[in-house]
Amino acid sequence: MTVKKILTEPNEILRQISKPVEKVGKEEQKLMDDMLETMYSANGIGLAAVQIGVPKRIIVMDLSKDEKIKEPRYFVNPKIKNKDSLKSTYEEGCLSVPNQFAEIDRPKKCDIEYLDYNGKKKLLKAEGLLATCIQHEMDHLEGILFIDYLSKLKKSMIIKKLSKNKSSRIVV
Ligand code: GNR
Ligand code: NI
Repeated sequence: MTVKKILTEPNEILRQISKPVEKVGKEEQKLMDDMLETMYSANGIGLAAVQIGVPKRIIVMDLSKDEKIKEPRYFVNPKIKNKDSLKSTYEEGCLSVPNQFAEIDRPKKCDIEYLDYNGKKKLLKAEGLLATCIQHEMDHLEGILFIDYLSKLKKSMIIKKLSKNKSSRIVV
């Protein structure tokens, strides 16, 4: 397993629409292993393949609170089957938008159909942080970042800050 570099905004690749996976094979499993390793090393709870520069519809996640007990989850070609009209608010962050946080409203519950690590079809009823996180990750597959939900002013301030940090290679 290899820790890959996580792309950060502004970056055109993050705005690409990820392509469906045709078959969950060795190559995809290796990608999922690398994604998980990369996510753990960055202390994230989720990661989409496009964040390491691979625009495929693959997500990894681990919401376990105890670092010693790993609970990796893998989602290939996830589709939202049903979503709650009731919203919940969560303070979101993103490894591709370093050190920025904002409260985002999303459906409180959703049902997700996906393929697992072995290519087996699964259905998951998600709520709470799991629902928030899977929707955040699925946005990545569409080239959407959480800052896209903020006002134009807030979003442009964040992008300006990130661009500045990038050019001076300072990470605040
Ligand atoms: O590590 C992460 N934490 C987080 C917190 C609230 C809502 C979503 C997330 S996902 C994020 C990792 C990430 O950027 N995944 O794309
Ligand atoms: Ni993210």
